[in-house]
Amino acid sequence: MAKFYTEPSRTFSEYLLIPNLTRRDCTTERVSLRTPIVKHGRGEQPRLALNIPFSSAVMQSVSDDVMAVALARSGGISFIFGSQSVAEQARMVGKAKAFKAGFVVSRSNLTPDHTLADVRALKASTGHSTVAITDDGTPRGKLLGIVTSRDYRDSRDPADKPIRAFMTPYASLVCGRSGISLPEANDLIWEHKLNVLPIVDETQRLEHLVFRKDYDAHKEYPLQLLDANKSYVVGAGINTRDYKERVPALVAAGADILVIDASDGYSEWQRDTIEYIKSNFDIPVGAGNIVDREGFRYLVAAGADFVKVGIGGGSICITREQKGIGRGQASALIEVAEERDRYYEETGIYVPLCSDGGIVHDYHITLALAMGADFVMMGRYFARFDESPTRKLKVGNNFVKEFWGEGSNRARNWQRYDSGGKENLLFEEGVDSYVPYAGGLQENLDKTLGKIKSTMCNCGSISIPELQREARITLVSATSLVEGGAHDVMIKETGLSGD
Ligand code: RVP
Repeated sequence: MAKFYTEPSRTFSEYLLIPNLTRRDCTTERVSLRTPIVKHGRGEQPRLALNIPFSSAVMQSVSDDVMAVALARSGGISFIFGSQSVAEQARMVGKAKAFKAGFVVSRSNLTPDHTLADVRALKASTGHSTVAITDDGTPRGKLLGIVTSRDYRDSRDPADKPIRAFMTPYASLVCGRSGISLPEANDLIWEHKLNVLPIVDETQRLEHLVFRKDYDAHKEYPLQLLDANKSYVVGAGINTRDYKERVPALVAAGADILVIDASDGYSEWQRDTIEYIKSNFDIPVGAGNIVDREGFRYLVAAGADFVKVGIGGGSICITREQKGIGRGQASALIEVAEERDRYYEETGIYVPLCSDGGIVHDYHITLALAMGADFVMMGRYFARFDESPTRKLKVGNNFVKEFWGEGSNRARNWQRYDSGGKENLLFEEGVDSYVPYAGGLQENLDKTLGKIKSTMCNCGSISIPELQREARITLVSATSLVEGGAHDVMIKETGLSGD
């Protein structure tokens, strides 16, 4: 006879946190949201940790190289979507890794034979007043000089004056050498009162420019997540079919961590994929998704570095209604976190959990952490921002962004193009939708993080492990849910007569 779970499975909205004593020293400024993302032994530092417990979903409509840079700059991680060709995904990973905070690839470049008219035209089209002068006019050419607005008189100098006649030549420039760190570059900028510092290699080839004005911007991202080479930390999604081709390319492109992306991860294919990666590469890999203790144990035994929890809770996901599999996200997480803790007791190895999908309100993130997640993965949340890869459209009077599931025909079409029509879909597991446009990532993150920290203080916790240990969580009845929002009042709308 089939096994029955008689307790209904529950989701985040059915729970609330009960405040603990807030000590005087428990302030939002002191809250640390640093959290491990890969397994580690008792007392050991994890090889990779996030500064905020956020990851963006492995989805075409969410995580490309632009999102990866933006989120790593804020302290989280993106897993660049794998539902694209191996070459294109590796290119995105490479691009995000090549983006150096504060180090920019020169975007305005000319040769010494160009003229002042060319400088003016370039400035008018790009808005940049600093032009790198290289032997071939490319951003990676041999650096021969720099032109800024201080090098010419706009009203008096003739338009056909060649650049070689007025540029600041290489011999008069202060330059940094490849490999210089951002603080060192900034020291040179201050010491020599520069506006821009070119970085060149030993053959005088231009690599980057560091601008004085970016120094302050750099300081705005104190939580940015960097690797040992000062590049942003970048993750990538993989599947259980083409991993022998995809993983080597992603590793070569510089990916820091991988995750196997599947709606049901309790499978021998995931075990095979993990085994292949572990025996050929030194890169952490997360696996999932699972919703129970058995799935957790299976993936951990296979060697997963973190485990992703959640089936069917995603905002665009129709797996539950199409296939009848899944579990309420809170119940799944609570059970898996219990098992994770038991595993830790038994082995001394801590396996981080990612709660994936179904975050509707900001407080759901705090609940997920309190229930034992080490970080969350979100699709809808990030899809709303400027940094997501999809179009921003106006629908009626509102701006929206496009957002589609990985199980939708729209996402899966790439495979038809890519693999000659082998992967036609029998049925969809995701929908194609819009989400309300919400602006830039950083401003939205600031608000969400503010709420999480404030709630953590209510719960008397200034770190995620403390919250996981100390939180008191209660189920709420359907009736008390009604009281959760404004109730029994008439909400004021603007534009009412007499307002
Ligand atoms: P949400 O944050 O609620 O938008 O959920 C995002 C998650 O939904 C993803 O990380 C993934 O696990 C799941 N997903 C993505 N596509 C689909 C689908 O088409 N069914 N589901």
